[in-house]
Amino acid sequence: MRLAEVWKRLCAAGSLFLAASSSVSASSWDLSETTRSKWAAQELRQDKAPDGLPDGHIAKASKGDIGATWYSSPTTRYRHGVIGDAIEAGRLNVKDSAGTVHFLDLPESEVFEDRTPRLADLDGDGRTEVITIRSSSRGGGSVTLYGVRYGTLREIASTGFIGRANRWLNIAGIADYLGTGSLQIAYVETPHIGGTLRVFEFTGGPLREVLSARGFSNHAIGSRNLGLSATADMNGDGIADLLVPTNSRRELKALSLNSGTVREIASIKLPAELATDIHVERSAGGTAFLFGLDNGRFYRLK
Ligand SMILES: [Ca+2]
Ligand SMILES: [Ca+2]
Repeated sequence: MRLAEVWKRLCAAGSLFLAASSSVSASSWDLSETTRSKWAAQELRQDKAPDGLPDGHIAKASKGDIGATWYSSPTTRYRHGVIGDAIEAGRLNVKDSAGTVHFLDLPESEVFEDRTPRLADLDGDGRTEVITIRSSSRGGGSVTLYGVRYGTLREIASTGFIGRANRWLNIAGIADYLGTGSLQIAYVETPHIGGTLRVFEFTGGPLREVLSARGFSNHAIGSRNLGLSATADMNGDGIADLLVPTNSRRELKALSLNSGTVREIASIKLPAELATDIHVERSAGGTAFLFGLDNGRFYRLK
């Protein structure tokens, strides 16, 4: 499948992690201070999820068989509390393209340890997948996919739980990092205690791990900010690359994944720890990344 087709599909699915339409040359990166006012207006204005988490929103898509998704049934039954508070979600909701709302309740031993689900047609079959972070009290986190099949919201595939209680993972991006025509999910497992970047591919069957690499972190424990990463073509080969912090979150690395291994395109040391989501700014002049550090200042990487 051509990149343009993948791009169109991502746009149609309303994915939060869009591949770049223009490349940025990571080999000549320049980090400069900026003001938040310059880029705060770009933040996605999302609707609050009904009966949802204090910080949960509705994800929407204009095409595909699912128009919206959100978490609800807030609960404190899962005593972990690493993403801003100890309130997690017990229910996943989707509104299908006909306007019918479907929901699915997790067992008491599990929660969605996440803020807002994501929508994308990962395998290109025209049916939208809902991409969630689902945790179990015994096994920790997983990436679990749901979809509407035969009129019912049901689980489609899962990475499986990490295997230990209170181990979490944070999704870093959804794009065709491999250049194969499907969309892959990149996430960092255990970002607080030394993280491992993992990339999984969904082509209709089970989720399949295609690569992993140690040494990355896209979340600070206790923070509500889950978007400490970005997706753009950073080496000009037309294939999406991933920008993600190293374990200290004081360095960003641009990674090309399309060879099936992690290849570093560029890296840049930061004057303090990355603290905010990374916003991607696209203009005729190229792509820039905007973010805040824990020194209270805001920066522009271009
Ligand atoms: Ca699909
Ligand atoms: Ca690339």
